[in-house]
Amino acid sequence: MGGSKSKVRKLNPRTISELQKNVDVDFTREEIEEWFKEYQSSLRKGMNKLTMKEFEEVYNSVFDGDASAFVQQLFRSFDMDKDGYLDFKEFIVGLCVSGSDNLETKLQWAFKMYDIDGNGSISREEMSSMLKAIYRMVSTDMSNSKSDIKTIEELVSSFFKSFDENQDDAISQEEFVTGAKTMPIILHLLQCNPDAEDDGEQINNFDSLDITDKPSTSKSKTQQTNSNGKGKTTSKGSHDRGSAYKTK
Ligand SMILES: [Ca+2]
Ligand SMILES: [Ca+2]
Repeated sequence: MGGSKSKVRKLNPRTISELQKNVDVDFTREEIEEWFKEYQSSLRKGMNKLTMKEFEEVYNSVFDGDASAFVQQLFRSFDMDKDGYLDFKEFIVGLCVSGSDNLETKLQWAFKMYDIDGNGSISREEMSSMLKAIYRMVSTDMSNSKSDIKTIEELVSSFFKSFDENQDDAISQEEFVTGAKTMPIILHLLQCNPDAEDDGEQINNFDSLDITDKPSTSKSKTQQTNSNGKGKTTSKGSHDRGSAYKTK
């Protein structure tokens, strides 16, 4: 015998409970089981952990552009023990954190995404290469790319101008949190959603990128957002969590 069925692996109930105890995981048991199936079906033959390659394939298959540069950073932010693989726990926690409703959680994750070399601050180059990576992933038509790249550079310099509080030409986590609350586009861009018919928030092209509502000069305005701690979570962001990863 030994048919092809032998491949189907079940998720240990204890693993599920453990995952649910994790503060960052707010999936139901059923959702976790479903993600486990998704995870298993993405694995390369004979492997029990996900490598960058499979991760990349999924994203490249759902986005029209080239997702590689973005996925490398996403993978890095998911790979907690930095061993170059995503085990199922890292995978689930990563999905939950990156799609979290909790603004603070999301901001921490976003900071990690932009801080590409992990040195604890974001340089202009890091912010701009992250945004370019997103641009390459979502964009099908590169004919506007010159003006779009210009928009990216403008966004970066406007962010640095407004939020690099101590003017050391690097964005600390604190500066980032203040900035991203005031200029939420910086968060939204990270959560681009390939399902075009899904509602509002995704960015399909950079024409829609509106950086005009930046807090041009006044610092006092910026501070206010800070004072009420949590801020408000933007709309109902979480429904699309991991949507890129859902292959069917
Ligand atoms: Ca790992
Ligand atoms: Ca850095």
